[in-house]
Amino acid sequence: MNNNVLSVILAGGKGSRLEPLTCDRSKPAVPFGGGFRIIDFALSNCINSGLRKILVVTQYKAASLERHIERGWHFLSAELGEFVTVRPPEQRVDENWYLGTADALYQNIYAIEQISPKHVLILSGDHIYQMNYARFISDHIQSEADCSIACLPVPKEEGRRFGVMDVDEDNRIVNFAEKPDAPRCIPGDPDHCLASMGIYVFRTEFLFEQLCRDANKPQSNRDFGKDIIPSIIEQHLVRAWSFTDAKTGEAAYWQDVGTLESYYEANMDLISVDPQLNLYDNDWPIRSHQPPLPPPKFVFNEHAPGHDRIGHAVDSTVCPGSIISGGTVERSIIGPSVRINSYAEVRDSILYDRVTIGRHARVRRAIIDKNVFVPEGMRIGYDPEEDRRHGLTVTESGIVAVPKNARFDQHSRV
Ligand code: ADQ
Ligand code: ADP
Repeated sequence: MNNNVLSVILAGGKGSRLEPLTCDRSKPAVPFGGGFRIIDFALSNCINSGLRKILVVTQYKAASLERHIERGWHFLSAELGEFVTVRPPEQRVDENWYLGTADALYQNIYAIEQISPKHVLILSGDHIYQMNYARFISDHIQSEADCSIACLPVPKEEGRRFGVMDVDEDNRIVNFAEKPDAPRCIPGDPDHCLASMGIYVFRTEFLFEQLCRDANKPQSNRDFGKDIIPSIIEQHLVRAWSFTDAKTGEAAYWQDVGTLESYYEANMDLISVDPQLNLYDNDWPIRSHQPPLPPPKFVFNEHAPGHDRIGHAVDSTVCPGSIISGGTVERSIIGPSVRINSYAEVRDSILYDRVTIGRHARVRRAIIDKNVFVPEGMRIGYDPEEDRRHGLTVTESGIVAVPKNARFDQHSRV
């Protein structure tokens, strides 16, 4: 399969609703689950599926993403024709950046021709899931479809965020509406509709024809969901493939972590006792760049009274390089090289790399970006007004996001 299929990961999305986490980096580069970045899921799925020819199409604030891929994903063998190549807009075709997802492919037609795959798998770098693309591609090839779209049922009220489709008894897509105001439900299941995951596999020749046709339409948004897919379903064989768990046959876990709330919940799922996404599955490892850091360390503070003496973390993950010294961590994800000092408390939170929590500081329901110093005695996540006064983002449900490199002055102390 590897020789016939090229994977293209669309990684140019802004992710505005994840700000401040995306102020400096694109959404696929946002850290996830401690040591990972969101794009590691699509990349790992490719490698685990036996697909080792990968283009990553970038655009918005790509420096962080490029650096991550350079550091973590260059183990493939060029001699065997394997690669992960980053493709920013080259402005070869015209002066524009990528206008939409279809344009991102159109502007790379030349690069794809050089690789000459029979099929192109188009993925999003924004999603959290574990999927064997080989099952999807085999179905596409066996059915001789021009294009296949991976899909899964979503609650009807969420249908407005997705491309929603109707299929016939052979799984041929007979109707497709991009982000409809009134999503049509699955026949016999009024509570769900069938949503596109934004994951496509095309016969290469057919893809090129459609991209060129679309590029000549002045009114087109140059987008797969808005333009290409609705325009091909009538005259061509476009099939839906249901993404199910291979063991249970039930709809599989898949998250487009578009908002701070959904991002937070997807992270918290990882540390639940029975997570929907299992990072400890040796059959489907999620790879990433792993910096050379020592194991995490937990330190006993002999001067503190009672339970406060023990630096501990429960229902949590703690990354290498971190030291929990006489502080308490509960239900949290602690990134690399974090310091939690004595008498400090961190609960229900996500801390990125090199965060320091000073003595007696208390942090609750917070997402703290890289290289933040929380001074002694400060509280985050206890009073939304106080958090906003410090320039922090507080969501409707009270999750607090602290931007990268934040520093707080003496007045922050309580
Ligand atoms: P959206 O999620 O709205 O809908 P979009 O914003 O177009 O999709 O992003 C899709 C992917 O392309 C993301 O990975 C994003 O990072 C990337 N991307 C966006 N614009 C880009 C550009 N100009 N250049 C390069 N990359 C870019 C789509 C489909 C829906 C489907 C949902 C599923 O249109 O039909 O239901 O995905 O999440
Ligand atoms: P992350 O926080 O996601 O790990 P990085 O620290 O790798 O991100 O880099 C992202 C930030 O660094 C952005 O602000 C980016 O503009 C800046 N940056 C990255 N590379 C360079 C560079 N070569 N020169 C200047 N600034 C850079």
